[in-house]
Amino acid sequence: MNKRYSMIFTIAAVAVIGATLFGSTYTQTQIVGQSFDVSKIDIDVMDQIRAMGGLKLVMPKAFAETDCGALEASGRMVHNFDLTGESVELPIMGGKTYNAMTFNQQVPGPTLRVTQGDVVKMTLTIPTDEVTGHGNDMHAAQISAIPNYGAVMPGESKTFCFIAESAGVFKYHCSGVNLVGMDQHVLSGMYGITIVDPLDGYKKLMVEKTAFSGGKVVKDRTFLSPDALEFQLQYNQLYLTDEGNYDATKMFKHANTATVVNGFQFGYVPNETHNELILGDANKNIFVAQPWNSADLKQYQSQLLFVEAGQHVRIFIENQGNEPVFWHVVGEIIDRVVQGNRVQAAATETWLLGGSQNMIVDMVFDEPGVYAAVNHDYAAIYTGAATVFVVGDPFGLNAQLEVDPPVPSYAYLLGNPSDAIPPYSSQSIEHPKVNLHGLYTDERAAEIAAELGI
Ligand SMILES: [Cu+2]
Repeated sequence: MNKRYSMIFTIAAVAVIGATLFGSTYTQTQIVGQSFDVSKIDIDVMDQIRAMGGLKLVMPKAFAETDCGALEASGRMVHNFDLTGESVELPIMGGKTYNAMTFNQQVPGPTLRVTQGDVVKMTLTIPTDEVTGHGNDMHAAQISAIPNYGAVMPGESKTFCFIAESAGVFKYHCSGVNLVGMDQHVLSGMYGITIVDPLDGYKKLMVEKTAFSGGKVVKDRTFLSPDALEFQLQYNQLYLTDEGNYDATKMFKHANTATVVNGFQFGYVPNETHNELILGDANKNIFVAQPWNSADLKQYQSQLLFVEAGQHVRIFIENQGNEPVFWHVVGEIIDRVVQGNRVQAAATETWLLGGSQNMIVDMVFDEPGVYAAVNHDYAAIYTGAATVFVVGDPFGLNAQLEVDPPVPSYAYLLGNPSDAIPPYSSQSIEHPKVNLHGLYTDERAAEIAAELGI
């Protein structure tokens, strides 16, 4: 690239980035003119842009279907996905609160579940009394960021539509006010996932063991139905001042103050009821960190994840944060890792997710017992990324509580937490019982309890 062209490229790039960052606008013709009419280009172009009052983007008519008309009339299944951007106070470990930013007063935001090829009609509304504008960048979409992910200001509402073409897990997140403050908004809670189920469904799970047969060790393969007991786990960090405000200095240094799973540090560990059942004493903790111990904490009381031994478990995992996730289960091997409906790994001990990366984990817990899913970064484990699965009846509660007939997991007795359960598909095994649990405001908790009938 010669010097002159390289300068033109740089100017165009700066102009586009500037327009995106500062919410100004640019016209298609102006950009075309700058790029191709070399004789008219000079380095005063930024001054000209300033004199025009910014750059204005005029979307070509070819992209008009993102305004929903054509897609809604296409005959495809249409899913309305309505989000509200709201700043609220939410609890953090240690009995304190922080200034959270949310979609629908919950962290993470609601999970959207669709089938590959369906249309999503996303509407973001910002209440008039909200302190700032917000936007929504949906990674399941393949549409122009401008204008779709642009700012929606207080008192405004914006809708865009797209076809969920690719199967898998995809984050969505606030895009700030045209990218300004995006880091603060996402790291304060404005994120969630879309699950796009494959058009032809999930596949059977093959698990390979060995058997001793005819005097020798042989392979013993089991194929499990694609129907699975499902969970969702979203990893992120909090960067906070002592007063519970977002601290950008800590973010730039990657010095997080907390590691959160579905918004909580240690949100899925034992609570006082489990202490009582297992040790006979509510005040004797059975886990090293039980920050959400008491029933008085309502929707914030920690819960455990209960599954059956030998059951097909499918976990939708997204790294929403700023740090890598080395996803590992203490005591188990991940039977299968799927990304974008393609198998990436089988029988692997740990799988790495970079920022804004996802996977679907299929696994079978072989033996009754206690297993911790961790981010195998020691800093993350000790600041909150330890999630406890209890498999089968390792504590003999069936006998102790005289459960008749005996149940294959404590999910039947104690339930699983609502925020760890994605919406069901036709290949979901229904959780036997669901408890209200989540980083929800009281208002949102009441709505979710009503929806779930709990
Ligand atoms: Cu926002």
